[in-house]
Amino acid sequence: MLEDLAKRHELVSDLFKVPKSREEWEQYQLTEDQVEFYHENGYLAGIKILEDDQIEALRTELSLLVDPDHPGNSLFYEYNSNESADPSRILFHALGHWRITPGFHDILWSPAYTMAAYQLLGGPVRFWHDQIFYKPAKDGGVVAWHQDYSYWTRTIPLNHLTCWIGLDESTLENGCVHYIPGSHKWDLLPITGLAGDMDAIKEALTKDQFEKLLNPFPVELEKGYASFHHGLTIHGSFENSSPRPRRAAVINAFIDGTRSDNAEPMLEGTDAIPVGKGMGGTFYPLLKENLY
Ligand SMILES: O=C(O)CCC(=O)C(=O)O
Repeated sequence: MLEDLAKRHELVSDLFKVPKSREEWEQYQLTEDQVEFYHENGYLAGIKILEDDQIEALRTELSLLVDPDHPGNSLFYEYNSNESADPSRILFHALGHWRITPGFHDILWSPAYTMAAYQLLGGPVRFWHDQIFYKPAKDGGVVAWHQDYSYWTRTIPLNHLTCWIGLDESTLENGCVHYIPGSHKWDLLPITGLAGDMDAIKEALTKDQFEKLLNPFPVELEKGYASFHHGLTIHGSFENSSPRPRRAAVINAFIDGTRSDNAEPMLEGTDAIPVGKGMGGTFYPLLKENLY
């Protein structure tokens, strides 16, 4: 078995560099307008995270990780590959790859990500978990409308942030993420499923909310660029009807001080965090403690 990179809370490769001075950090800093836009709308799009060589390295790692016989396979928290059974589902959705390959480990400390995350959360950034959403070419799978926090209520209170980073350009044709602007101000909605019926959430919405669902904002991005969203922002994505894959690396985080509300291990194969205790330890590293 491979080394579990979760034990390493620092860079393990040369792919990224952590700035050493305030000046070096400042190049990544969001403007006040961007932070305000996020708080108003529940998302912020168009933040560059990756250079081309970093994208190539991550694509190569991903091409190895999708092999069910990859030697690091037992370290995934979740691994949903669906080569045959149900063509309406996304082919590959996994959690935990930061434990397995150096690039997906080190991307958590990429300065453009940690700086933006610090500003949008309003304080120190603690890692929750990662995700890969890989839609193969001509894949019929959708990611149905949902709020991320509906899956995360075992961690409290809510101050959670998702960063979606494209390893390919994302377009309307290949199933880019769509947001419902302002939906982060709605109540927490029940889980209505991620696969299959795009509109399953409809049953939980008021008439007014449903009308807003009919006018989503599509986030089209160049490869290497990211969008950020709040834990309550409703989002989803349609099928990839293009002849190319649409691959994305997602980082989920919360503000430091977020506590466990669940006595069981939060993710498969991890240590339990007692109820009331701050999230931390091997699986939940602090990614950025101070602004500079
Ligand atoms: O990549 C997608 O299509 C869905 C992403 C998503 O649901 C998320 O980042 O929370």
